[in-house]
Amino acid sequence: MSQEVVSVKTEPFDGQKPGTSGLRKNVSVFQQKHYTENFVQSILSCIGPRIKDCTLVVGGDGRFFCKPAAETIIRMCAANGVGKVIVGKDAIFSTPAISVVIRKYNLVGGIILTASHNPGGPNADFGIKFNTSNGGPAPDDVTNSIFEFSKSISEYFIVPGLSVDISTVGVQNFDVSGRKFVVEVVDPVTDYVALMKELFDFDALKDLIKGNGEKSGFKILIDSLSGVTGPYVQRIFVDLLGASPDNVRNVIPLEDFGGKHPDPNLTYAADLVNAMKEGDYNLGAAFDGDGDRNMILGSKGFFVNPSDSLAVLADNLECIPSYKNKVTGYARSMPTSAALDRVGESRKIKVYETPTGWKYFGNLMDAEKITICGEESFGTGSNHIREKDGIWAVLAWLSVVSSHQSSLEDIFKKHWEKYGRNYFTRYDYENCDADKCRQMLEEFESKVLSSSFIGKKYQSSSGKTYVVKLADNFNYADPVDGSIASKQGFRIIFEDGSRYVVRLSGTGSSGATVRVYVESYESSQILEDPQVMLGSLVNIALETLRLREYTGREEPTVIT
Ligand code: G16
Repeated sequence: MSQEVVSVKTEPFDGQKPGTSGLRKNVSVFQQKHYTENFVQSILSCIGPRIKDCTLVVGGDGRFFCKPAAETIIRMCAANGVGKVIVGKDAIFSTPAISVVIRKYNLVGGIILTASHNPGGPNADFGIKFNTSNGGPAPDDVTNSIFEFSKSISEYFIVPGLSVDISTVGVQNFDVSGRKFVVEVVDPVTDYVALMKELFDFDALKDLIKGNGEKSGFKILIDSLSGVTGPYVQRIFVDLLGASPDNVRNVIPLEDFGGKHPDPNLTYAADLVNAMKEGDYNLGAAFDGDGDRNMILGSKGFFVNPSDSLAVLADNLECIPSYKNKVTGYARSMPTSAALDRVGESRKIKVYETPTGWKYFGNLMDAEKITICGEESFGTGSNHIREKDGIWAVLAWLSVVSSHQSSLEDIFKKHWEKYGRNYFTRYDYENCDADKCRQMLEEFESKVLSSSFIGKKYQSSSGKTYVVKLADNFNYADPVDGSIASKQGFRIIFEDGSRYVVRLSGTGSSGATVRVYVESYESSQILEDPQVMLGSLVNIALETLRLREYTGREEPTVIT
């Protein structure tokens, strides 16, 4: 029976501007009549003529509202001329796996249903993100057009009667106004696992984990935080690499992530941190809701700072057979510490510095300028896809460990001995009053961007003097297409290379989140707690910002 396309009259909603990575709002916002449909129509319309008979992939991190949103998107794809939608069973797909599928099958793009590390559930957050044909998050020009479209939308198209079953793997054929429309429900894990098997030596990793002859196994503890990575972790680490089912936790995706933040950091993944401290595990890892972020821990909870993780992986890429002799360049986001730069300098490999947001790595990877990249926000990845990839990071770390046959802590000590150490910390002040934060940054801007600020001296409690060398609001010119991203965060850089960076997060769903990133470099091996090393600089940053006065917060919500 042929299904009819219906045009539904609508009016624009304010604020459908995608942030750092898609549109993220409270579920109740997306549940408003026409709200989700408006945004989806804006995405589909911005695909332009290529939409006709194209294939798109749809899926998300399993949070509340993913299933109804996926069904709506399928009905709207059918009405907008899409030929086929590939959808994960039960609308499940990790963000990295969507990127794999787009690239493997040369798709026009994909729609990802996630609010990433933000909490889920009926009273928490939801999100929709569009990825383009390279498999990566839509760049600024695309998200700007989506936003512009959303501001003047007057109708959207849907096939309301299309009854699709996303709970069973298989192909469903439909006739939409005499045109063929196909929905293929797939196992979301298969293509991703196939790519990981191409990239990594699974036999070597299995030997490492299971132990070999006299060597005892390398004990891992993986926590999916009830996010989307559960089925991937189960297949890769338990079924294929032989880890015990006891070594993986929270591997069933839950719509509300068990009521917790699916955010792999020291605060929200505290259960993993404590288990690592108490147990005899060699490596711990956690991922965020949609599986693109990772946190890595060594024995007894040794914390691997994401900036350091990137630097050490970059320095050891030859431990992964598929990357040997194939490294073209490195990249890091601006707030990420300069530990990677030291590796690049020593290996004579160019390091690109981009604004916060994985989308800025896409052009560099497409132009084969970089092989590995990462961010301080627990994102690590390579040119195998165009998203950061949590499970990839763990497999990469296991490959490094397997090749060095030493603990993570020892690998880091050797790295710092050779390169010195970039101490780094990030303070997050979540959900602050947005107007107050704007005022704070206006005052800060007029203070630090005035010429008299250069040369200003600060005294640390230990007697060290910091002299301001440069202060700016970071601008980026994409070396591939020349596009400009301006005002990407204030950088205050001191004469000894120490610095702090201040910006507002682009991923929160309410209020404003202030991020303060602080870094200093020590050339000799000092194994001090970063909080002790950076305490004075943190205070200098907070006092210059007048953060406590403006936000009323004495303490940050999260310290990394
Ligand atoms: C997203 C982006 C990342 C960015 C992070 C934090 O990650 O993909 O590139 O570093 O947000 O952004 P912000 O500091 O603006 O909150 P995810 O994992 O949330 O998609």
